[in-house]
Amino acid sequence: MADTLAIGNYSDEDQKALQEKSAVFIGSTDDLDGLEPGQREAIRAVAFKGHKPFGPAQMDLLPNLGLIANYGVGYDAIDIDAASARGVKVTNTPDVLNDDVADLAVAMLIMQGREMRQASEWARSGQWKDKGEYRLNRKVSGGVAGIVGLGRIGRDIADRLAAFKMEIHYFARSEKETPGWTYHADPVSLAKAVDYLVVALVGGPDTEKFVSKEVIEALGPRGIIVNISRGTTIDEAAMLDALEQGKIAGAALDVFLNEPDIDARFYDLDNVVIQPHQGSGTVETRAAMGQLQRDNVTAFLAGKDLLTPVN
Ligand code: 8YV
Repeated sequence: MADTLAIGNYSDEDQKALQEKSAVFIGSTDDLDGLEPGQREAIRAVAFKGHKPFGPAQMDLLPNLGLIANYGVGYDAIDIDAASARGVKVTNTPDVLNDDVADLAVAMLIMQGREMRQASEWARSGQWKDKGEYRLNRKVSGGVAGIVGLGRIGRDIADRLAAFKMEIHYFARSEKETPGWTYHADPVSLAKAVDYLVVALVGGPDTEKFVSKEVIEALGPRGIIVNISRGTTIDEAAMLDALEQGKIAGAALDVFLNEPDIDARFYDLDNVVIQPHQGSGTVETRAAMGQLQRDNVTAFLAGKDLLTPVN
């Protein structure tokens, strides 16, 4: 019987590679109890993709589970304490996606600042031809950017923005060695100092609503929020209020609460760039993520060291 269970929607290539490992497939953790008890008992490794909770209740349905190999750098859907308590190892897919996520963050920031969505619509709808030039917007290069969370992805974003001659400020748990960037121990002080607030925190309960109403309002009426982390890291209701009331200039968001059924208030806002959580969504990067996930499964089943352990 199969010792590997694949949870989630995989690309054809990933599916084929997992099939070669004789994996059993289910769509989400909700489908676990649809498996026969014998099938569940045989599972030693799970290749996990998705954002539905993988907690104690799900783990207890797999009594011989030893590994959850997450497809993604963020593993906030997995209860790490519950996994550790059961002797279950967890791995993720760090680094291979940094470039794509950082590229998207910068692209969204420029898209929002230069009103590229509205300007494109101006041309497509014939208004350029009929009414003339699109209105002037705002210069992005040389602005002041604040990165919330200077981990691997945050740093790659900051490096890119520095190449746009931006002054870089950041918040992190501790001051880092950086090339002349300004550290803020307090996110409100960071928000006050910058025009662009780019959120690159890890998800999970520790960072819930870290970008609070106070932080959002400290950003001020020229402020633009960019989020490529998780919807949970921002007080989303407070951000929506601020966007509707013009307390901040705009937002560019790849992540939301309750994806993909996001708050309908977003759809009515002209000052928001919306992306469908596609930060790592390129053929190249998703292939690398799938490979790293499977390499962790292979290492575990062979009793070797895991490549990218979390716990
Ligand atoms: C998802 C992500 O893993 O890596 C992460 O943390 O958010 C994404 O790359 C991807 O959407 C697959 O679920």
